Amino acid sequence: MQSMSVEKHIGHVDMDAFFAAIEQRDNPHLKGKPVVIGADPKKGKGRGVVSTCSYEARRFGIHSAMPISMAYRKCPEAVFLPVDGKKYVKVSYEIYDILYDFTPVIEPISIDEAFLDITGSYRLFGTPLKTCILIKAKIKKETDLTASIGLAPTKMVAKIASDLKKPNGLVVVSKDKLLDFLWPLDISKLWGLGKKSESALRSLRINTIGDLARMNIWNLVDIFGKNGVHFWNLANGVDDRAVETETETKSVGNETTFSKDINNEREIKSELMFLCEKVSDRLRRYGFKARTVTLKIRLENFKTHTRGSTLDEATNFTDVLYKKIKELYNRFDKKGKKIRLVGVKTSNLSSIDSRDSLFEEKSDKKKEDIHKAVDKIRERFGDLSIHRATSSK
Ligand code: TTP
Ligand code: MG
Repeated sequence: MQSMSVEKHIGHVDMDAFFAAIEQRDNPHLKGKPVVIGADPKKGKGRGVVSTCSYEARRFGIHSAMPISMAYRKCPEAVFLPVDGKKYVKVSYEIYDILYDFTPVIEPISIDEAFLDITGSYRLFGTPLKTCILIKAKIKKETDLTASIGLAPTKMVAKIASDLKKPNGLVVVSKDKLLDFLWPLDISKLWGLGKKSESALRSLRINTIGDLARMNIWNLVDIFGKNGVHFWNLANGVDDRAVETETETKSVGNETTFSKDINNEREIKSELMFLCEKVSDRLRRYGFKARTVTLKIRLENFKTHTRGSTLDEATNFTDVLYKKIKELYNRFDKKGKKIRLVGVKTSNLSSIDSRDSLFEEKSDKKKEDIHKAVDKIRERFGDLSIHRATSSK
């Protein structure tokens, strides 16, 4: 029943104890302690629930969605903190920003969880395993947080795998080990199987995914209708669901909110240069060129402005993007106001045609080589090691 298509490499990334880990990072005295994020416990009289808690708190039996009063009873000495949604969303953006450095094929699932199709990332980062190691390392380096990753040929198995060695886990399931991995697992791990179906199966002494896989498919159809076929397929490792990006990639962009509103021209331009580098880097990784460039500016009064321009020829070169962005910026009238946020977006994308690059002018070829070299150095020494003179980061 295995399909003949190319083997897929799907990663499932899930941050560890996300809200609690951010608080522990920002308040080092909380490290190693039970920390519970959620409603106010009011000394055990509080209503509301636990959002999440640190792994230290989990040892006391506390978990997400538990009444906060119960969490208080289980561990009154834990540190209870309210949910700081704004802060966690900001970190979530940073995480997604890192993930998009590796592939555009991302299915966001939640604030701290996503599927990545890294089948095509081979040629950029090495094996899928190496890509996952790099993703984990980059998240750690740039956010000082840990993620757990599952890598497998199907979405369901990648998701199960990411949960298996939390925190800071990395579990790889290869295609030839898929059934060895899947069959000993409890049937509750199977996607889409409700509580009722689960107890119906248990009454037939079907307790593991392997038990289910070995059932006669027609018996399953008798019990579950066409869902029976679906469950049987999943139990046999057949799961063709693709990683679904929100839309096909129509634009590639990046933006920065300054830590405080600024009007220093040099700093603003340096940030724009940095963003152009980042965007052109991604265009090249994804194999795109862009013809439309858009500058976004949010002023201190929160009013947001965009200014766009179309290039004569599609590009993925930093200096071409920056030249255009600088022009747009110089023409923009800030009315003496400070700047809160700047962004660079490219759209009107076309994929790089390999024949095209054969006939490109030498100067362009040379530029491409320089870019490739810079990319290589960045890969080896990290993203911050090489930037042009005007870029401060
Ligand atoms: P999860 O990824 O489910 O949990 P987690 O990251 O805290 O821990 P784990 O290491 O097991 O992945 O959810 C991500 C965040 O979403 C979590 O930090 C808090 C929030 N959340 C809630 O607010 N309510 C909930 O019921 C759950 C499950 C999560
Ligand atoms: Mg998580």
